[in-house]
Amino acid sequence: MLEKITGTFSSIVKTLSGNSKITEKNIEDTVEQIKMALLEADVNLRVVRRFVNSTIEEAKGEKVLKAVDPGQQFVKIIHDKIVSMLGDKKTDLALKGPDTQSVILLLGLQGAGKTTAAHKLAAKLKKDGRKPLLTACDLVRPAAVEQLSVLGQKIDVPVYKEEGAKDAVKVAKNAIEFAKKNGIDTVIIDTAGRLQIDEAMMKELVELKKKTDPVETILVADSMTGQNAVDIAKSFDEQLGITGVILTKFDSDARGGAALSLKTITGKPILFIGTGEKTDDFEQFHPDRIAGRILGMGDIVSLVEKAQETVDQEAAIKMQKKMARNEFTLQDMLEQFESVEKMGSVSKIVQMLPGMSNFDESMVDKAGIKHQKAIIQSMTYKERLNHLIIGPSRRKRIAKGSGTSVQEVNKLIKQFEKTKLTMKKLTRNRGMQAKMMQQMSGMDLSQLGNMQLPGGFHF
Ligand SMILES: Nc1nc2c(ncn2[C@@H]2O[C@H](COP(=O)(O)OP(=O)(O)OP(=O)(O)O)[C@@H](O)[C@H]2O)c(=O)[nH]1
Ligand SMILES: [Mg+2]
Repeated sequence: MLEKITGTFSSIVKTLSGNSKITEKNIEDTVEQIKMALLEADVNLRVVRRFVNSTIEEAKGEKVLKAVDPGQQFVKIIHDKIVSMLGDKKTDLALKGPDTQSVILLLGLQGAGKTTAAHKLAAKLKKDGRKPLLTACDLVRPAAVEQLSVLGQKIDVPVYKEEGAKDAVKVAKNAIEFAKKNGIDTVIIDTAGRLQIDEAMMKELVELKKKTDPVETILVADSMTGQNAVDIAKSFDEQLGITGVILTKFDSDARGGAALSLKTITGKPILFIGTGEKTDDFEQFHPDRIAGRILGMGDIVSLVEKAQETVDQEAAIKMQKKMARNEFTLQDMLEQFESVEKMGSVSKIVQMLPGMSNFDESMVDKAGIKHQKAIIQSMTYKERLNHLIIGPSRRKRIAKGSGTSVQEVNKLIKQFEKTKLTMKKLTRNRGMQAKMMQQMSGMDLSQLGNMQLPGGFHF
């Protein structure tokens, strides 16, 4: 995700931050460097020009040259300009209250990721407490209806479809009726894509929009296509009127040209980004957070949110109480391993940390977690609740049962005892608990260096 542009920008920021003196020449050289980086990232020329002019003007003002920490001041200006390029503020969907049906129309070219985005959005809205309905209005591609059905089933969201239907507008209208009758508040419509914008598609979309009166008409565009995505957005907006964009395949986009140009060129906000093929690989677009990532400052807020989403809050509180009473058992440790596994691709989360954008999944010791889980799973429930009864012969049995060695079993029990002891000492410090969660995830912590994060969260 944005590896290329992040690499260039972080090194610029590093150099600047260390500079106690900034001259006009420094400013010009740096802006030139940034200009090249933006052009290489396929950012629209008009956007680049605007950035260059306004940054030079602002940086050469009194604020930077006479500041106590001119390097930091300059970095702040660059940061703010990038935030503004990305669209300033996050934009929420304009959904109506739960008593009326809000229609969200998704459109875009073939393979852009409409159907995938439809189900990701449905899952997100469901998590937010809404009642979504997916509507299969791609009647062009033969397997499209089936694809949406499968995805809807996966996330337990109803899918409205009509066998053998030919008229997308009719299906959409019937879906809204169905929603009204069944207490559904949000109707997400998946439409057919074409290789290029053509008349037949536009005609159908214009009609669909007219008849369904959507609160959001969202273009789904592939971020990897760079300026092409921006051109498509412009064209759709002119012919149909869009309210925003979902940028997909952001995970594979090293450059970020589309994200950095869209708002300035089209005036329409980026609402969400798709960051992978799975349901949860979907984030609301926060310009300030993305700017932080691009400048190599990390995205702590998203990191914490993601962790909060995946860790069961109630279970966490229960665990905390247990720790406080020194009741932490091997069974609890097993549950913690499981919750860490549930967090899915840890690498995606770690990538949001400052300076960790190059972290990849191979650095996470998944096999290690599996082994440790197997050891605890080979214990009886009684043993899990009281590790003191696990003598040599039990250890031998557990090693055999888990396909590991007695040494490994010893190691795990030792680690458990150590954790229990540390937990007892530190139960009042939330930050330290988070650290322990990380340690138990089997991550190779040496990779993380000496990072200090807010709230005493220290690797
Ligand atoms: N890596 C990655 N892949 C994605 C993302 N979004 C979609 N894809 C993949 O892109 C391919 C096309 O996605 P679809 O959702 O079927 O695209 P579509 O726009 O509905 O395509 P048509 O219905 O044929 O017009 C699939 O293989 C998806 O898994 C994303 O954010 N990241
Ligand atoms: Mg589709």
